[in-house]
Amino acid sequence: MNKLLIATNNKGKVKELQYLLRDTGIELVTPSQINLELDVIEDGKTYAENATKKALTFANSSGMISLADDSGLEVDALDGAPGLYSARYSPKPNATDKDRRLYLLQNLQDKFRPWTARFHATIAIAIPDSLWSQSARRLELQELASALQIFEGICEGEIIPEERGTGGFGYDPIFLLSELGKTMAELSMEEKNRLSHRARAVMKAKPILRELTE
Ligand code: ITT
Repeated sequence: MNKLLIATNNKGKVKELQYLLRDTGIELVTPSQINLELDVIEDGKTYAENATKKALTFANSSGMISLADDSGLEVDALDGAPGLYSARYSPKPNATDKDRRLYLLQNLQDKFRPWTARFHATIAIAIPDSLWSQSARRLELQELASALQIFEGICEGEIIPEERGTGGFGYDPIFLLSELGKTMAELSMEEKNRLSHRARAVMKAKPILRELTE
């Protein structure tokens, strides 16, 4: 059985992906468990390009099948910003999640509410070159690799001007799920992982992940 490397340096994502994949029976490995420190330059023009680059870099550095997530928050009043640049959205060097939330709210100050928005997650799965050379699995893997390995998930909501809740990470405290009347940060791990963008993308990826790792 092959292991699966969770190809991200974001601790919040690691926790969620571990939770989302806990029922697959796949042995999950984190970069810190194998002392793998990689800083992939995210210069793609789409989430899919960035997710693919991260998954391939981690896969070939570790020799393990790897799952990467590229995600972002798209705010309509800001023409879809911060989007692809969500992790870097602040004029401050070494900005924190809190700095990015404040910067977003600052940019929304003069815009009419509701500030409708959505989280977007793209999952990519990559097979390391070294696995291709194991002839016993080559044909099987080739077949799977030609299948779609990019999975998308979206979660709709609205940005609110004050922070609420302490769960999750990133923009969660200012992202309101309108029907629930709760921010993402007010949800339990179980609740967030039932309806988040990441949960939706991972759900679609599970069948191929099971085949790849069996
Ligand atoms: P990796 O590239 O190592 O996975 P990253 O944090 O740089 O980590 P991204 O480039 O995909 O990841 O940036 C996505 C950013 O979007 C992330 O840093 C958060 O600010 C935000 N984000 C994504 N998913 C989120 C979620 O579920 N809740 C809150 N914010 C989220």
